[in-house]
Amino acid sequence: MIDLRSDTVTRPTPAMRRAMAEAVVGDDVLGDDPTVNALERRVADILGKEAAVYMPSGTMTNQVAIRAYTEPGDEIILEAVAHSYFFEGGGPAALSGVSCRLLPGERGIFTAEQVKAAIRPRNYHYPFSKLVCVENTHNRGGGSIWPIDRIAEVAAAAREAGLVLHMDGARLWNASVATGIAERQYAKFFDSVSVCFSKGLGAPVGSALAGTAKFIDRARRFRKMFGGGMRQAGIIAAGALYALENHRARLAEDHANARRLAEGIAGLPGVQLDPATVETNIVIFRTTTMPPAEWVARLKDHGVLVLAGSADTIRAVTHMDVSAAQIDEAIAAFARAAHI
Ligand code: TLP
Repeated sequence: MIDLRSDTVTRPTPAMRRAMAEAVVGDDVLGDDPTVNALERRVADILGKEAAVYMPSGTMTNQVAIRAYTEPGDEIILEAVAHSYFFEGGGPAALSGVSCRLLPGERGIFTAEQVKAAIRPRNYHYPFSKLVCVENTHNRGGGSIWPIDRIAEVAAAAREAGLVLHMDGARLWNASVATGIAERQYAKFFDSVSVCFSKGLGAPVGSALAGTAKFIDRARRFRKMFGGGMRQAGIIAAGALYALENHRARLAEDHANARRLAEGIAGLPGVQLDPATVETNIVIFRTTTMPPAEWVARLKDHGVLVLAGSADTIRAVTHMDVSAAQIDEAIAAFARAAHI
Protein backbone atom coordinates (compact mmCIF):
# COMPACT_ATOMS: atom_id res chain seq x y z
CA MET A 1 0.00 0.00 0.00
CA ILE A 2 1.17 3.51 -0.81
CA ASP A 3 -0.18 5.44 2.16
CA LEU A 4 -0.94 9.08 1.30
CA ARG A 5 -3.58 9.59 4.02
CA SER A 6 -1.33 11.83 6.08
CA ASP A 7 2.27 12.61 6.95
CA THR A 8 1.38 11.32 10.43
CA VAL A 9 1.66 7.71 9.19
CA THR A 10 5.47 7.65 9.03
CA ARG A 11 7.33 5.13 11.16
CA PRO A 12 10.61 5.79 12.97
CA THR A 13 13.74 4.89 11.01
CA PRO A 14 16.30 2.43 12.46
CA ALA A 15 18.62 5.35 13.38
CA MET A 16 15.76 7.16 15.12
CA ARG A 17 14.83 4.00 17.01
CA ARG A 18 18.45 3.67 18.15
CA ALA A 19 18.44 7.26 19.42
CA MET A 20 15.21 6.50 21.28
CA ALA A 21 16.52 3.25 22.78
CA GLU A 22 19.64 4.99 24.05
CA ALA A 23 17.93 8.11 25.42
CA VAL A 24 18.82 9.24 28.92
CA VAL A 25 15.53 9.69 30.79
CA GLY A 26 14.05 10.94 34.06
CA ASP A 27 10.69 12.03 35.44
CA ASP A 28 9.68 14.94 33.23
CA VAL A 29 6.81 16.07 35.48
CA LEU A 30 9.51 16.71 38.08
CA GLY A 31 11.62 18.46 35.41
CA ASP A 32 14.19 15.65 35.51
CA ASP A 33 14.25 14.29 31.97
CA PRO A 34 17.46 15.50 30.28
CA THR A 35 16.30 14.51 26.80
CA VAL A 36 12.99 16.35 27.10
CA ASN A 37 14.83 19.36 28.51
CA ALA A 38 17.27 19.28 25.58
CA LEU A 39 14.41 19.07 23.07
CA GLU A 40 12.58 21.98 24.69
CA ARG A 41 15.74 24.13 24.65
CA ARG A 42 16.41 23.27 21.01
CA VAL A 43 12.86 24.12 19.94
CA ALA A 44 12.93 27.43 21.82
CA ASP A 45 16.23 28.22 20.12
CA ILE A 46 15.01 27.37 16.61
CA LEU A 47 11.88 29.47 17.14
CA GLY A 48 13.70 32.37 18.82
CA LYS A 49 11.55 32.08 21.96
CA GLU A 50 12.53 32.03 25.66
CA ALA A 51 11.08 28.62 26.42
CA ALA A 52 9.19 25.62 25.08
CA VAL A 53 7.22 22.71 26.53
CA TYR A 54 6.88 19.21 25.06
CA MET A 55 3.40 17.71 24.77
CA PRO A 56 1.86 14.51 23.40
CA SER A 57 0.06 16.12 20.43
CA GLY A 58 -0.47 19.20 18.30
CA THR A 59 -4.06 19.27 19.47
CA MET A 60 -2.88 19.62 23.06
CA THR A 61 -0.39 22.41 22.25
CA ASN A 62 -3.10 24.42 20.49
CA GLN A 63 -5.74 23.85 23.16
CA VAL A 64 -3.35 24.57 26.02
CA ALA A 65 -2.37 27.84 24.31
CA ILE A 66 -6.01 28.85 23.90
CA ARG A 67 -6.74 27.94 27.53
CA ALA A 68 -3.70 29.82 28.80
CA TYR A 69 -4.64 33.07 27.02
CA THR A 70 -8.38 33.20 27.64
CA GLU A 71 -11.18 33.16 30.19
CA PRO A 72 -14.63 31.65 29.59
CA GLY A 73 -16.71 34.14 27.60
CA ASP A 74 -13.76 35.41 25.57
CA GLU A 75 -13.59 35.08 21.81
CA ILE A 76 -10.77 33.86 19.60
CA ILE A 77 -10.39 34.72 15.92
CA LEU A 78 -9.33 32.03 13.51
CA GLU A 79 -9.80 30.80 9.97
CA ALA A 80 -13.09 29.04 9.19
CA VAL A 81 -11.49 25.60 8.70
CA ALA A 82 -8.48 26.03 10.99
CA HIS A 83 -7.42 22.77 12.60
CA SER A 84 -7.90 24.19 16.14
CA TYR A 85 -11.56 24.84 15.36
CA PHE A 86 -12.42 22.18 12.80
CA PHE A 87 -10.45 19.11 13.87
CA GLU A 88 -9.90 19.36 17.62
CA GLY A 89 -13.18 17.99 18.91
CA GLY A 90 -14.73 21.33 19.84
CA GLY A 91 -11.79 21.95 22.20
CA PRO A 92 -12.07 25.76 22.35
CA ALA A 93 -15.68 25.53 23.59
CA ALA A 94 -15.22 22.47 25.80
CA LEU A 95 -11.86 23.20 27.39
CA SER A 96 -11.69 27.00 27.41
CA GLY A 97 -15.34 28.12 27.21
CA VAL A 98 -14.55 30.54 24.39
CA SER A 99 -16.45 31.33 21.23
CA CYS A 100 -14.73 31.15 17.85
CA ARG A 101 -15.03 34.02 15.39
CA LEU A 102 -14.38 32.38 12.03
CA LEU A 103 -12.83 34.21 9.09
CA PRO A 104 -13.28 32.64 5.64
CA GLY A 105 -9.80 32.45 4.15
CA GLU A 106 -8.37 32.10 0.67
CA ARG A 107 -6.74 28.66 0.94
CA GLY A 108 -6.67 29.23 4.70
CA ILE A 109 -5.20 32.73 4.54
CA PHE A 110 -7.14 35.78 5.73
CA THR A 111 -6.44 39.52 5.70
CA ALA A 112 -5.73 42.20 8.31
CA GLU A 113 -8.97 43.93 7.25
CA GLN A 114 -10.92 40.78 8.13
CA VAL A 115 -9.25 40.71 11.54
CA LYS A 116 -10.02 44.39 12.19
CA ALA A 117 -13.67 43.85 11.24
CA ALA A 118 -13.93 40.82 13.55
CA ILE A 119 -12.48 42.42 16.69
CA ARG A 120 -15.31 43.30 19.06
CA PRO A 121 -15.69 46.82 20.40
CA ARG A 122 -15.13 46.96 24.19
CA ASN A 123 -18.73 46.82 25.31
CA TYR A 124 -20.28 44.53 27.93
CA HIS A 125 -22.67 43.09 25.37
CA TYR A 126 -19.90 41.33 23.50
CA PRO A 127 -17.42 38.59 24.20
CA PHE A 128 -13.89 39.95 24.64
CA SER A 129 -11.69 39.40 21.60
CA LYS A 130 -8.44 37.96 22.98
CA LEU A 131 -6.49 35.92 20.49
CA VAL A 132 -5.82 35.57 16.77
CA CYS A 133 -4.65 32.17 15.50
CA VAL A 134 -2.81 31.59 12.23
CA GLU A 135 -2.16 28.11 10.78
CA ASN A 136 1.05 27.88 8.73
CA THR A 137 1.14 25.82 6.56
CA HIS A 138 -2.63 25.56 6.37
CA ASN A 139 -3.85 21.98 6.30
CA ARG A 140 -7.28 22.33 4.67
CA GLY A 141 -5.91 25.18 2.57
CA GLY A 142 -3.86 22.48 0.80
CA GLY A 143 -0.54 22.99 2.63
CA SER A 144 -0.62 26.68 1.70
CA ILE A 145 2.08 28.99 3.03
CA TRP A 146 1.23 32.31 4.63
CA PRO A 147 3.13 35.14 2.88
CA ILE A 148 5.25 36.69 5.63
CA ASP A 149 4.06 40.21 4.76
CA ARG A 150 0.48 39.09 5.32
CA ILE A 151 1.46 37.69 8.71
CA ALA A 152 3.04 41.05 9.58
CA GLU A 153 -0.16 42.89 8.62
CA VAL A 154 -2.41 40.53 10.58
CA ALA A 155 -0.11 40.75 13.61
CA ALA A 156 -0.09 44.56 13.47
CA ALA A 157 -3.90 44.67 13.32
CA ALA A 158 -4.21 42.29 16.28
CA ARG A 159 -1.63 44.09 18.40
CA GLU A 160 -3.10 47.50 17.75
CA ALA A 161 -6.29 46.23 19.39
CA GLY A 162 -4.39 44.58 22.26
CA LEU A 163 -4.88 40.97 21.13
CA VAL A 164 -2.27 38.21 21.36
CA LEU A 165 -1.27 35.88 18.52
CA HIS A 166 -0.70 32.13 18.34
CA MET A 167 0.61 30.20 15.34
CA ASP A 168 -0.37 26.58 14.75
CA GLY A 169 2.91 25.65 13.12
CA ALA A 170 2.29 21.89 12.98
CA ARG A 171 3.92 22.10 9.53
CA LEU A 172 5.96 25.28 9.99
CA TRP A 173 9.03 23.21 9.03
CA ASN A 174 7.51 22.71 5.58
CA ALA A 175 6.88 26.44 5.16
CA SER A 176 10.49 27.23 6.07
CA VAL A 177 11.99 24.63 3.76
CA ALA A 178 9.77 25.75 0.87
CA THR A 179 10.46 29.49 1.26
CA GLY A 180 13.93 29.60 2.82
CA ILE A 181 12.45 31.85 5.54
CA ALA A 182 13.72 30.60 8.92
CA GLU A 183 11.18 29.36 11.46
CA ARG A 184 12.15 32.14 13.87
CA GLN A 185 11.37 34.77 11.20
CA TYR A 186 7.79 33.51 11.11
CA ALA A 187 7.69 33.01 14.87
CA LYS A 188 8.70 36.56 15.76
CA PHE A 189 5.22 37.85 14.91
CA PHE A 190 3.57 35.52 17.44
CA ASP A 191 3.40 35.33 21.23
CA SER A 192 3.34 31.56 20.98
CA VAL A 193 3.99 28.92 18.35
CA SER A 194 3.17 25.23 18.32
CA VAL A 195 5.15 22.77 16.20
CA CYS A 196 4.80 19.03 15.56
CA PHE A 197 7.47 16.35 15.29
CA SER A 198 5.05 13.58 14.33
CA LYS A 199 4.10 14.87 10.86
CA GLY A 200 6.62 15.47 8.08
CA LEU A 201 9.59 15.13 10.43
CA GLY A 202 8.69 11.48 10.97
CA ALA A 203 8.96 11.20 14.77
CA PRO A 204 6.46 8.83 16.39
CA VAL A 205 5.00 11.20 19.00
CA GLY A 206 4.86 14.76 20.09
CA SER A 207 4.62 18.50 19.65
CA ALA A 208 5.93 21.56 21.44
CA LEU A 209 4.57 24.94 22.43
CA ALA A 210 7.03 27.87 22.56
CA GLY A 211 6.75 31.41 23.93
CA THR A 212 7.94 33.60 26.79
CA ALA A 213 9.21 31.84 29.93
CA LYS A 214 6.22 33.22 31.86
CA PHE A 215 3.70 31.96 29.31
CA ILE A 216 5.30 28.52 29.08
CA ASP A 217 5.25 28.24 32.86
CA ARG A 218 1.50 28.90 32.74
CA ALA A 219 1.12 26.44 29.84
CA ARG A 220 2.77 23.72 31.97
CA ARG A 221 -0.04 24.07 34.49
CA PHE A 222 -2.66 23.43 31.78
CA ARG A 223 -0.63 20.63 30.21
CA LYS A 224 -0.83 18.90 33.61
CA MET A 225 -4.53 19.72 34.01
CA PHE A 226 -5.30 18.26 30.55
CA GLY A 227 -3.41 15.07 31.42
CA GLY A 228 -0.35 15.75 29.29
CA GLY A 229 2.31 15.51 32.01
CA MET A 230 4.43 12.54 30.94
CA ARG A 231 7.09 10.79 32.99
CA GLN A 232 10.10 9.17 31.22
CA ALA A 233 9.12 11.00 28.04
CA GLY A 234 12.75 11.23 26.93
CA ILE A 235 12.19 7.96 25.05
CA ILE A 236 9.86 9.71 22.62
CA ALA A 237 11.51 13.13 22.87
CA ALA A 238 14.71 11.49 21.58
CA GLY A 239 12.84 10.59 18.38
CA ALA A 240 11.67 14.19 18.07
CA LEU A 241 15.17 15.54 18.66
CA TYR A 242 16.58 13.15 16.07
CA ALA A 243 13.89 14.19 13.58
CA LEU A 244 14.58 17.85 14.19
CA GLU A 245 18.29 17.49 13.45
CA ASN A 246 18.06 15.00 10.58
CA HIS A 247 14.74 15.26 8.78
CA ARG A 248 14.03 18.94 8.27
CA ALA A 249 15.98 19.59 5.08
CA ARG A 250 14.63 16.46 3.38
CA LEU A 251 11.07 17.90 3.46
CA ALA A 252 12.01 19.41 0.07
CA GLU A 253 11.74 15.87 -1.36
CA ASP A 254 8.17 15.58 -0.06
CA HIS A 255 7.33 18.91 -1.69
CA ALA A 256 8.80 17.77 -5.03
CA ASN A 257 6.82 14.53 -4.73
CA ALA A 258 3.59 16.39 -4.00
CA ARG A 259 4.12 18.59 -7.06
CA ARG A 260 4.94 15.50 -9.14
CA LEU A 261 1.74 13.81 -7.97
CA ALA A 262 -0.34 16.93 -8.68
CA GLU A 263 1.10 17.30 -12.18
CA GLY A 264 0.57 13.60 -12.82
CA ILE A 265 -3.11 13.58 -11.88
CA ALA A 266 -4.26 17.10 -12.85
CA GLY A 267 -5.29 16.11 -16.38
CA LEU A 268 -7.29 13.04 -15.35
CA PRO A 269 -11.09 12.90 -15.77
CA GLY A 270 -12.81 13.86 -12.52
CA VAL A 271 -9.81 15.69 -11.05
CA GLN A 272 -10.01 19.45 -10.68
CA LEU A 273 -6.60 20.69 -9.59
CA ASP A 274 -4.09 23.41 -10.44
CA PRO A 275 -0.66 21.90 -9.66
CA ALA A 276 0.78 25.42 -9.27
CA THR A 277 -1.19 25.74 -6.01
CA VAL A 278 0.74 22.84 -4.44
CA GLU A 279 3.38 24.63 -2.36
CA THR A 280 4.35 21.96 0.17
CA ASN A 281 3.43 18.31 0.88
CA ILE A 282 -0.39 18.41 0.71
CA VAL A 283 -2.40 17.88 -2.47
CA ILE A 284 -6.13 18.59 -2.33
CA PHE A 285 -8.25 18.18 -5.44
CA ARG A 286 -11.92 18.66 -6.22
CA THR A 287 -13.74 15.58 -7.48
CA THR A 288 -16.13 16.13 -10.38
CA THR A 289 -17.24 12.75 -11.72
CA MET A 290 -17.59 10.58 -8.63
CA PRO A 291 -17.92 11.24 -4.91
CA PRO A 292 -14.79 11.20 -2.72
CA ALA A 293 -15.81 7.92 -1.06
CA GLU A 294 -15.78 6.23 -4.47
CA TRP A 295 -12.29 7.61 -5.19
CA VAL A 296 -11.06 6.38 -1.82
CA ALA A 297 -12.46 2.87 -2.43
CA ARG A 298 -11.15 2.60 -5.99
CA LEU A 299 -7.71 3.91 -5.11
CA LYS A 300 -7.53 1.41 -2.27
CA ASP A 301 -8.26 -1.38 -4.75
CA HIS A 302 -5.29 -0.09 -6.76
CA GLY A 303 -2.97 0.03 -3.74
CA VAL A 304 -3.18 3.71 -2.77
CA LEU A 305 -4.66 5.14 0.44
CA VAL A 306 -6.02 8.72 0.51
CA LEU A 307 -8.61 10.54 2.64
CA ALA A 308 -11.85 12.26 1.64
CA GLY A 309 -11.35 15.90 2.68
CA SER A 310 -14.96 17.08 2.35
CA ALA A 311 -18.11 16.36 0.32
CA ASP A 312 -16.18 16.98 -2.90
CA THR A 313 -12.47 16.89 -2.14
CA ILE A 314 -9.72 14.32 -1.73
CA ARG A 315 -6.48 14.89 0.18
CA ALA A 316 -3.17 13.16 -0.52
CA VAL A 317 -0.10 13.91 1.61
CA THR A 318 3.51 13.06 0.78
CA HIS A 319 6.03 12.10 3.45
CA MET A 320 9.33 10.35 4.11
CA ASP A 321 7.92 6.84 3.77
CA VAL A 322 6.90 7.47 0.12
CA SER A 323 9.55 7.61 -2.61
CA ALA A 324 9.42 9.35 -6.01
CA ALA A 325 9.07 5.90 -7.65
CA GLN A 326 6.05 5.18 -5.46
CA ILE A 327 4.56 8.53 -6.48
CA ASP A 328 4.80 7.37 -10.10
CA GLU A 329 3.03 4.15 -9.11
CA ALA A 330 0.38 6.22 -7.33
CA ILE A 331 -0.14 8.35 -10.46
CA ALA A 332 -0.72 5.18 -12.48
CA ALA A 333 -3.22 3.99 -9.84
CA PHE A 334 -5.06 7.32 -10.01
CA ALA A 335 -5.27 6.97 -13.81
CA ARG A 336 -6.81 3.51 -13.48
CA ALA A 337 -9.22 4.66 -10.77
CA ALA A 338 -10.32 7.75 -12.75
CA HIS A 339 -11.90 5.78 -15.57
CA ILE A 340 -15.55 5.08 -15.01
N1 TLP B 1 -3.67 17.00 11.41
C1 TLP B 1 -4.05 15.66 11.04
C2 TLP B 1 -5.54 15.40 11.25
O1 TLP B 1 -5.94 15.78 12.51
C3 TLP B 1 -6.39 16.07 10.25
C4 TLP B 1 -3.64 15.38 9.61
O2 TLP B 1 -3.68 14.20 9.22
O3 TLP B 1 -3.28 16.34 8.90
N2 TLP B 1 -2.51 21.41 13.52
C5 TLP B 1 -2.54 21.03 12.24
C6 TLP B 1 -2.38 22.07 11.18
C7 TLP B 1 -2.69 19.69 11.90
O4 TLP B 1 -2.75 19.34 10.61
C8 TLP B 1 -2.81 18.73 12.92
C9 TLP B 1 -3.02 17.27 12.61
C10 TLP B 1 -2.76 19.17 14.25
C11 TLP B 1 -2.61 20.52 14.52
C12 TLP B 1 -2.96 18.24 15.42
O5 TLP B 1 -1.91 17.40 15.63
P1 TLP B 1 -2.10 16.03 16.45
O6 TLP B 1 -2.63 15.03 15.49
O7 TLP B 1 -0.72 15.75 16.93
O8 TLP B 1 -3.03 16.31 17.58
